[in-house]
Amino acid sequence: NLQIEDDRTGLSVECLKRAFLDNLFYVQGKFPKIATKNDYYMALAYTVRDRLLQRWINTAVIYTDRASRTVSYLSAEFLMGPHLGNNLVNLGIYDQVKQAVSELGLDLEDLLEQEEEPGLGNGGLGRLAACYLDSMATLEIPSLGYGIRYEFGIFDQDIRDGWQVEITDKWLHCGNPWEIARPEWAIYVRLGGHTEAYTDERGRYRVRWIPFQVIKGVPHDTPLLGYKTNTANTLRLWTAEAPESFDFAAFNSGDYLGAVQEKMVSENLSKVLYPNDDSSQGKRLRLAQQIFFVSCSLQDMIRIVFGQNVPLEKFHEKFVVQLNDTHPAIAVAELMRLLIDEHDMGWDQAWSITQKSLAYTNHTLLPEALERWPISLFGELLPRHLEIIYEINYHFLEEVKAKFPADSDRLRRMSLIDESGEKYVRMAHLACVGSHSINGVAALHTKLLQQDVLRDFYQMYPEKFNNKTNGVTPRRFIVLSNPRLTNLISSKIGDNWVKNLKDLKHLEAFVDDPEFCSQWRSIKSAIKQDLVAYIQKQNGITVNPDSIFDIQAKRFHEYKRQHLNALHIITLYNRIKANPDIDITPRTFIFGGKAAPGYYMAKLIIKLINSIGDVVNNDPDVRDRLKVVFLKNYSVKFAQRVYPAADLSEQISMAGKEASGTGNMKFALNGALTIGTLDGANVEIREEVGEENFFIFGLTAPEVYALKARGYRPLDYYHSNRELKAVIDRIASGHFSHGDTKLFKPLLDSLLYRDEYLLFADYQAYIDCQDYVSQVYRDRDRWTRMSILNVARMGKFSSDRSIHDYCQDIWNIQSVPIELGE
Ligand code: 26V
Repeated sequence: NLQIEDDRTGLSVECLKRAFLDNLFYVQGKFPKIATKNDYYMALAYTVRDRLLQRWINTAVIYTDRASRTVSYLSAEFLMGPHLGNNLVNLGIYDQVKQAVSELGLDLEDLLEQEEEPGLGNGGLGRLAACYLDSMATLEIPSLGYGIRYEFGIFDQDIRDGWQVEITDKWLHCGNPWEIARPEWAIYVRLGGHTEAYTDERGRYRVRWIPFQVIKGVPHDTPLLGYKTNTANTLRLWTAEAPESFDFAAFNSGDYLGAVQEKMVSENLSKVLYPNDDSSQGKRLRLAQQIFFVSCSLQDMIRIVFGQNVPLEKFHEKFVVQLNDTHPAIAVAELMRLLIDEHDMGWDQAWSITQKSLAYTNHTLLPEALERWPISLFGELLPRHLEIIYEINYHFLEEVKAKFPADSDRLRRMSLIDESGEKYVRMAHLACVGSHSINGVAALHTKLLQQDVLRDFYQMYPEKFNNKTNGVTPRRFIVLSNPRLTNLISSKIGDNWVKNLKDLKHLEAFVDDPEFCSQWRSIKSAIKQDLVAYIQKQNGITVNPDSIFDIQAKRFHEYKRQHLNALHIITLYNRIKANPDIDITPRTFIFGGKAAPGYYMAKLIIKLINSIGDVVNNDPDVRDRLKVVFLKNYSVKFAQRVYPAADLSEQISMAGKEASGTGNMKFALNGALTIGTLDGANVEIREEVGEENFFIFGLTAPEVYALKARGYRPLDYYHSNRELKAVIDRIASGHFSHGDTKLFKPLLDSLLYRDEYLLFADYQAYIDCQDYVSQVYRDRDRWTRMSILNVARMGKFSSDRSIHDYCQDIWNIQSVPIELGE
């Protein structure tokens, strides 16, 4: 019996082939003889997008008809990674498509490589947002991700003479097949100017805001399909444009260039992602970006509320708005402004709706990363919001006085305005006061927020605080990135674990099966071989595939202590130089990560690592026992290649500084063992996998505080530890810098005289632990067993679990399954 499949929806190999050639012809305007790789990639992307659209539209129709309660995830960053492969996995058509393109003489892996990833984030915070969108779609939770469509995402990193060089990321230069622009749903945002008070027709006090500038926000929508569901949610990113009518005056007076200039100023707003992850340095454009995407998003939600005939008084029943750090915290004042000034609501009702709608996630314990805006800058750009914040502050401080009478120091500490010197708006305080929920991202982090960073707020509103330990999506970070391990696992326990990661525990039954262990080991080995080939090609370095692949991949930051890792490398190097025949377990040290362009010390650490590599990799005494590799331009695409190849995952931040970490989870999920401090989610990973399967070292967070309180003296460690002194002296001698003794002096001085992140205090514990790692690695059966148990016990760290907990404890939201009707 004959079956006809639709060219836009059919999933058979035959149909996919036909649709692919059709798109090549009708969308790309090419035929095979003259098509480039990019043409083929685009044709395939459109073929896959066609198959998403049916699900996307169905989802939208059902959400609209039922006016479903919806999560609105506000984030300045979404680090989505390449879409094509992920959509193939989630549609369940990876193998069919691979076959279809191969029958046309093409290689799927090759086409996947073509995709420029949207790098619209710095690191953990942006990637977490992306994992959460994947899990919300998979769990069939109605949700919208709202953010900025930066024209330039995180910079591309090149390494020249060992130094990081930044290159602009032109991710849109070949077009973006995954998005659909919706100019008909544009929204206008005001900036600058002044306010005027007036009395309305009912005799009420009102405020009018006369802006200096108006910006138009155009939404660009990307469908996000859940894993083997029909739910396709939306990522809605805003681009800034000049409103059409805005330059008329200038145009009519003949000032054409002036009019064009206005347009360029407006478009600047969504031009570039700020590449810092530690401080906002009071940049006007950054604050403008924040109000821009927050205002567009809130106005969009209000339009949706009206469109579904929900009264505005029930805004908080239709939407719950999660603030990803303080970058969107201006939402507190903006929602108040929209409800009061634009929609005539009274203060108390508006405040109740605002608090019930908003929830705040904190992502950092670094004091310098807590956002504050100088009052002068803030009032100039957002005069009305500043008035509203003063009023919120007035009511809030009255509340504090009532709860803690005669405690003026507490009022000063908690105020939304920092008045200790130049005045600032404290965005974390605004977020805490305006939200009904405040959460940290790992148990230890939440505890430290309560005891330290947000202590006063915890005492004021203990019921608002809760923990939501981070998670990662197993779809991208094992099914897509590690098909070999995925297949082995599924051959033993079926494939339910992809949606129920706790099911991985069934692997424990096979840990004594020699056949299974040997398969496990040969898969790791094959993946390492692939990385060896990549390193040979990229870096021209020949790596020993039997060595320990010891990997640290994350943003460069002093608190993350990549330089502690470097001290270990030099320690081993010194041992070899002192005794060239010493028996050392061979290691390959692999680094990946970017430094903020203005963060001098982080860039110097990158230079140090590359300089050590130049010496160690070429010293004949070392032979093939040690290699140091810096893989440039670390990204999501690249991360997917690196995690599966790791034997050892470096998670060595100073305890009390890493809020959670998520790379730690991705490595362990791919069978790497972790060497780490008791920081962030490491604590919980160790708890889950068992202490005997985790390499722990170093000071705990309380020990760090105690040591600092006693008075920490790094020089004492330098003078009393022979190996440590030799390492520092080796760097100082110019051994890694062609005799230049000045190059690394700023780094060495900072360690010897300050050592804010306690590298010297943790040095010996780290070296001892690494020696133990080397010893364990020699017992290959034991290592394999530990690796299997790590994977088997990672179930907790699925982002599905995190999202489930957000739904239960914060969002009060249920799933809405989507049937694929006509
Ligand atoms: C901070 C700032 C500060 C102002 C200037 C612009 C900017 C841009 C990004 C950030 C983000 C820093 C916070 C962050 O990425 N935190 C990381 O969040 C991860 C997800 O929760 C967590 O796993 C990491 O431990 C934490 O460092």
